[in-house]
Amino acid sequence: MALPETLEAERRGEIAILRLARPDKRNALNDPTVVGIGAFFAGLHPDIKVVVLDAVGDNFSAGLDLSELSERSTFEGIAHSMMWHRVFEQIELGRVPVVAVLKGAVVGGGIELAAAAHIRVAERSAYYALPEGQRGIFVGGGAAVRVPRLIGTARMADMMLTGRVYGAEEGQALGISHYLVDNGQGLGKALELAGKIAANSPVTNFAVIHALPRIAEANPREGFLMEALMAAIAQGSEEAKERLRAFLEKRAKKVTEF
Ligand code: 1HE
Repeated sequence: MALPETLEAERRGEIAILRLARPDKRNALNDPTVVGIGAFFAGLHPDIKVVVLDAVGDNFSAGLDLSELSERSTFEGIAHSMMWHRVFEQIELGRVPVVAVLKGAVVGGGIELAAAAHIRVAERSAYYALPEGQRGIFVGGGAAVRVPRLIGTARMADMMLTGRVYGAEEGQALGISHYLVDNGQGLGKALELAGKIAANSPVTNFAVIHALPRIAEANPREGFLMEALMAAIAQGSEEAKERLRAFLEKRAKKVTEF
C-alpha cells in the first residue's frame, strides 16, 4: 500500500508497526498523514493481529498541522473534522487491537490519535496538552468523546481552558497511559504487550474492541444481554474449548502475580 512520506510501516511477524515520520515538524498531522493512517488500517494484511503505533523522533505528535488550518472555510472545517473521525474510528473499531507508544509532545490531535488506540505506553518524556483554547479553535479529532472517558470532562475542560500540561507521571495516574516506562523503552514494551495480545483468541480480541466499549456505554439492560451473547459466542468457539481443556489438563499457563 502506498503511504505518504510522513508515515513508515514495518512488519514483525503478526505485528505491524506504523510510525509517524515527520520529526522535523514534531509529527504534526497534515491531511496526507491522516488519510495515510486510514489507508494503512484499511489495507492491513489479514495475518496481522496487532498494530503498534509509534513515532520517529522525540515526540509522538504535535497535533493538527496548524499551517493547513487558516485556508479552510467553516463548512470545509466540518468535513475535515469528520475525515479525522472516520480515520480514527478505523483505529478504535478496526480489526485488530492497537498499542500506541507515547513520548515527548502528545498534544492536541496527538492526544486524539492516542486516545483512539486501545493500549497506551508512555515514556517518561511524554507530556499532554490541549492547546486548542490558546489557538482559538476546538478539538475536532474525537477528543471531546474519547478524552473524557479517560480523564473525565472536568479535567479535559481544565486542559482546554487554562492550557494545563500534564507530565507523564500525572498522565499515568490519571489514566491517559496504561504503562509508564523509561525513555527509549516504549517500543520494546509495546511489542511485548502486542505479543501477548496476538496470542489471545481472535474472538476475545474482537469482543474487547467491539463489544466491551458498546456494552459499557449501553443501557445496563441491553448491556447485560449483549454481554451474555458475546460470552456465549466466545465460549462456543473451538479455540476457547481447546484453551479451557489445556488449562484443565495443566498444559496452559497459570495466572501469575507478576
Ligand atoms: C508545527 C506544529 C503543528 C510544531 N503544526 N507545524 N498543536 C499545537 O498547538 C502545538 C504546536 N507546537 C508546539 O507547541 C511545539 O512545536 C511543541 C511543544 C510541540 C514542540 O516544541 P519544539 O521546541 O520541540 O519544536 P518547535 O521548534 O516549536 O517546532 C519544530 C517545527 O515543527 C517548527 O517548524 P520550522 O519549520 O520552524 O522548523 C514548527 O512550526 C513545527 N510544528 N508543531 C504545524 N502543530 C482535528 S483538530 C486537532 C486540533 C489540534 O491538534 S490543535 C493543537 C495543535
